[in-house]
Amino acid sequence: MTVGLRLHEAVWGLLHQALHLYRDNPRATAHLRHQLARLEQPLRIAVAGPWRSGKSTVLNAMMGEEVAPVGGADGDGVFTWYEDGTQPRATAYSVSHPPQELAMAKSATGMRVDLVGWRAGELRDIVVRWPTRALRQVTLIDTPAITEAGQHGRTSVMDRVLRDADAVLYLTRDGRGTDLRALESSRESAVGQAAPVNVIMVLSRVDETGGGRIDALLTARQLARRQHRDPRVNALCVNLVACSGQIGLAGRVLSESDFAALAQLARVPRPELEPHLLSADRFVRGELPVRLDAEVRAALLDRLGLFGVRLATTLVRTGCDSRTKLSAELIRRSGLTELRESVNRFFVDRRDTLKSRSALAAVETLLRTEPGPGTGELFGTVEQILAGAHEFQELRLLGALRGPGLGFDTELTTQARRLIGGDGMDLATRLGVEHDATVQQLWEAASEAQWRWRDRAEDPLLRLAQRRAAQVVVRSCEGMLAELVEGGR
Ligand SMILES: Nc1nc2c(ncn2[C@@H]2O[C@H](COP(=O)(O)OP(=O)(O)OP(=O)(O)O)[C@@H](O)[C@H]2O)c(=O)[nH]1
Ligand SMILES: [Mg+2]
Repeated sequence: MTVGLRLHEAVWGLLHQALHLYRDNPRATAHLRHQLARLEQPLRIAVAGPWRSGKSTVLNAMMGEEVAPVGGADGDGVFTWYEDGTQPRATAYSVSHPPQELAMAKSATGMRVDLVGWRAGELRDIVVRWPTRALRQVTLIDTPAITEAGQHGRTSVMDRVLRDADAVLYLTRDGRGTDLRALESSRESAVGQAAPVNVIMVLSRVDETGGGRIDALLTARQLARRQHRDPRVNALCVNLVACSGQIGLAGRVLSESDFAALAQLARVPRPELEPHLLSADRFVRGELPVRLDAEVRAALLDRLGLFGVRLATTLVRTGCDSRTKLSAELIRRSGLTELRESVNRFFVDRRDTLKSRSALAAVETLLRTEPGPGTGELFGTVEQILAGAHEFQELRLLGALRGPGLGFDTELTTQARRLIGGDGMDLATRLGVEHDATVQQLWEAASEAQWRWRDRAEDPLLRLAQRRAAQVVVRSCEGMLAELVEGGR
């Protein structure tokens, strides 16, 4: 890649070179034009994973509204796209019919799309336009369950996820076995190998683990942190987050009447309430020491689950004495806050890098499926961009810093991670200065870091891998200095 050329520009150039190469192939040309258009569109994040792993629930929790149907059933095999729009609207796309508007029923906490009349397997996509802040920068895609791995360990749903989305939240109950194999298929291509940067793994439904203990969510988060250090897992995803979508969603849509009912339950002394929370049946049908209609109890159970009701009543007892406080604490404890932060840090803040990655992957696939004169040379360009683009080098270094391989001490590891954007992409975070720092202060911090890391990059006592890593950090510092110069003009 030409030195100094930004990744985005290099990819734009590559797509035009490919357009020229395939100028006599209308199908390839249409595909490439689509990729060019995609570069400018919002980031597409797919929520994927095996059957009933909690995909639709996590998507709703991210949106803060109940828009995706939970519990499967409707629209088998359909990809449902949630895009920003001025008016709520849903359109069905099938293989056999022209696009068709679908009726929508709004509810207090979301909406439901009416699929009456469509047969299973007929629909391919549903595009829902929904006015909400959550969709300003991203399009969320709810996907069908990833089933039994196919011949090459890859399933057609996973194929489509990797092709259509720029980034993936991969939900799994345990993060092992089949799930790792499904994700490993994402590394088969040159792009997948060189830039395994578009997957966040989510340990889902974690309220169900830990035998119902009230600290189950915390334990799950510690477990996730440990598991992410496993080299096999680390190689497949940029982060691993434990999350209970159900409790996160409950926190986001908690109403005053939900809170009032939970507060009433919390007034019952714990030893007296506990036996009623041992099974759903006891809770809904048993003789509670407070007056609470069976319908209200059933609604609480539906929204929070037994674990959630226990957690919420404990939280009310220990100080969450308003709807706002309880809601915030449920969201935080569910792991949803961490998941959303992770999505912002690794996906939204790196939008251009992920978009470029998608385009590179699309070109690679095209070159492989439609080889001809000139494709070898263009493939070389793809590889050159992958190896040379600083954005990918930063992300690869982030992965290496998580493992033990590089051998930097904790202080250096923390510093390098921060400077290359592992804690957030804004300049103040990267440079470890206050958020109201002046341009002068930012400049000083960046130059100092640059000098220190340049020394390391040239230190003959360090191993080659460490010097190379230091070189990447130096380039990040140079990039920040350049940004400050541009911003100051
Ligand atoms: N306890 C608990 N149950 C959950 C959680 N998330 C989802 N569920 C339940 O698990 C079932 C499946 O949830 P969905 O969100 O529809 O899962 P999905 O992965 O979209 O399912 P499919 O699309 O059918 O593959 C529903 O009964 C949910 O209520 C969670 O975090 N905790
Ligand atoms: Mg679903």
